[in-house]
Amino acid sequence: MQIQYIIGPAGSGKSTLTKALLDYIRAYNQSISVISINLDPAVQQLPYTPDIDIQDYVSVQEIIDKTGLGPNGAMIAATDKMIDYIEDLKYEIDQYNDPEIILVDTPGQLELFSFRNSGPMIANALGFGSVQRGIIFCYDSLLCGTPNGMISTLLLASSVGFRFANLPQLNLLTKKDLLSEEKTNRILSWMEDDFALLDAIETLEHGILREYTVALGRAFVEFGAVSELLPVSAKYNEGVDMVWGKIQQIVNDDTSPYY
Ligand SMILES: Nc1nc2c(ncn2[C@@H]2O[C@H](COP(=O)(O)OP(=O)(O)OP(=O)(O)O)[C@@H](O)[C@H]2O)c(=O)[nH]1
Ligand SMILES: [Mg+2]
Repeated sequence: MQIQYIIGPAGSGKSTLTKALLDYIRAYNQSISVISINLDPAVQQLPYTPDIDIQDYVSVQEIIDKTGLGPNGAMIAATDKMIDYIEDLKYEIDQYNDPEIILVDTPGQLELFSFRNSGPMIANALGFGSVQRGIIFCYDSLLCGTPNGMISTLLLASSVGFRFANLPQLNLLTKKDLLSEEKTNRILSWMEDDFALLDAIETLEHGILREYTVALGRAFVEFGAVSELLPVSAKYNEGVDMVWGKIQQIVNDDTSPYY
């Protein structure tokens, strides 16, 4: 069994990607059993029907109605409360008769899911026995068009890596249909060539921000976090086959935390 956690900033395309991957696996790999889990207790509409839904146990709206908390407080409460239902999630997974792949769609409030205890605890609890786990991190095209935006997203992606104890991490550039080919290639080159990112920072950023961004850029290069980005448009099903291919590799090669 393999569990992939789809993580990324708010609106980066996690749920759309979950749907695209589910559709792709079900259409082209019918011998592989795949199920989806929604771990977003606040989502009102999903583009797919999750097989297992945390909202059957925890709902932000219910917490708001019962406690009078505001949306942010209720989201924190809901995220922490998910921990109480780990055994229920495990039980539900068991009902699917050992699925080969589980895609886990995570909440938009990345910092709540990843930086509080619930995300890492759920990932640990579900990672029993020979279960393989990985993170699919969504780099939003709309946030990564400048070196500064790219470094900010790298900071988030690396923090998630720390919190999830360096699970293998597949990095995607989502919504590629919103970028020109030239811009896509430029962004990809920043992640394929250490010097390209540092060069771009030197050229495109200015003043103290440049100094700061260069220092962070160097740290990421040394840390090995600057790794291949796979461009994908989940909305138009472009590149989903490549994502699936990379996920498959995780089974065979989990020596590096970054793919
Ligand atoms: N053009 C384009 N839009 C996309 C793509 N993927 C997602 N979107 C749009 O981006 C918005 C957010 O997509 P979601 O899949 O809900 O993103 P998310 O990361 O699950 O959002 P939260 O769970 O709220 O954080 C929606 O309007 C999607 O239609 C894509 O590949 N191309
Ligand atoms: Mg979502």
